[in-house]
Amino acid sequence: MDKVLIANRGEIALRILRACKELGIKTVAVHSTADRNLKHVLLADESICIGGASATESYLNIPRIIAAAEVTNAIAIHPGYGFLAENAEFADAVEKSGFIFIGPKADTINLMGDKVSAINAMKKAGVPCVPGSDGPLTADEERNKAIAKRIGYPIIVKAAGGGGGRGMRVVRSEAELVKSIETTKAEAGAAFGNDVVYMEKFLENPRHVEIQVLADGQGNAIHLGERDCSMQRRHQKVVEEAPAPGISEQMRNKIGDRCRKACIEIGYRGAGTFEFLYENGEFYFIEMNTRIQVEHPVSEMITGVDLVKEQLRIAAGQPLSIDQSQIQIRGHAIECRINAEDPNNFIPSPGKINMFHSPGGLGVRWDSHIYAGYTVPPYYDSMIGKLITYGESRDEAIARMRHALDELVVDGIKTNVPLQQRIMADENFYAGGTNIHYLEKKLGLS
Ligand code: MV4
Repeated sequence: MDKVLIANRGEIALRILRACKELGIKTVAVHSTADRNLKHVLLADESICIGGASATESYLNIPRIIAAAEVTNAIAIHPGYGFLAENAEFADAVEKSGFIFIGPKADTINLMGDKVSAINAMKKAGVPCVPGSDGPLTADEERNKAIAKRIGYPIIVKAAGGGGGRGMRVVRSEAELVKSIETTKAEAGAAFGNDVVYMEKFLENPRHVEIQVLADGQGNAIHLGERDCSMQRRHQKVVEEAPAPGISEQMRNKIGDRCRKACIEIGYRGAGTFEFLYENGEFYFIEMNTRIQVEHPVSEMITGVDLVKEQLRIAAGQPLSIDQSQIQIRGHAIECRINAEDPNNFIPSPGKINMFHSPGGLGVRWDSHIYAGYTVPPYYDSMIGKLITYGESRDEAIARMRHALDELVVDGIKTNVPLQQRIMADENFYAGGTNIHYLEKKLGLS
């Protein structure tokens, strides 16, 4: 695999470029008219402008991306995260055009994109799921009431085509049930073109804990432990860490092994993440992500495995270079997402960065494409970098994060660094194990 086209932008495009350079793979950057000065565009072997600033004209433009791969003779396409990363039509178009899609098969993306089929597949493979309807709800009101009664209120109605917090509604009593199903169904049909809905027990105060996996599609799969991503606001993760506080090695091995075996059973290929809700010592599968994720660095730090390099090796047809016995969890890693936004009201703050100074030192990693003089465009996600610290203990990782945040200087635009400093000084964060509602409550938003 001698040339990879990077179908993304920002920090992840740079992360992929670095992995390619390390493996001696040539790189093609594709970019919008607003992204001519992105760091990875300037560092790539070849760069091609594929369209206008809006993502629909460029990073979501399938024919343009494939045309760019054709004219540059790329072998494979890495989708990164967001944009087309979990678009089965894109994966299919890439393969039908004779290129390698760096990710799972289009069929697997479809299987996981439909939350009902994803849950069925995982249940069959022995992954613990939330008690639920075990399939789509029908128009039979009495049947729906019986299902809810069996599960026990509160329940949550979710759209099969949703995910990531879109298309769901909590129902606390039978009186609201019929209406809530109807409304969720109508909203889902309009939003996703798929009005299938299903039901689950609503967990009131869970943590979001996810398992990282790698599989080669040749019968081998490994898990790389878990990440805790509970520190979030409006379904946007703010801080992630690995391992998750309070998860014993025995629990990790048990749930990790279920995920590993599920990967083998469904013929999974590439990097993937099993998302769980974790409450009262139990894991409940909710969704699977079929891409590399923003927070992948914390798993890299505690395992020493370069996940993006592994993605490239798997896509080249190589079997996994490591087996489960070679994976050791060591130390603790924390990631703070750094966004160009007002720390008080979360309004995006694009613009020119005047002065920039990156933090450093032992156990400090800065994954970012920004530089002094770079202008953050207003058209895309506001994340401008990820600050990751590692320590032998969680305390050491936190101490390093506190100082690294103090060292970081991004002048000219507003950033959420002050918010991250508040979180790193928070006594409940320090204690570990806060749930998915903690940050919004702390901020007085719920
Ligand atoms: C849930 C839940 C409680 N019970 N499912 C939101 C995002 C999507 N991935 C699933 N989500 C949830 N599903 C049951 N049965 C609570 C949430 C949820 C949530 C989950 C993970 C991270 C943040 C969240 C914020 C609000 C609600």
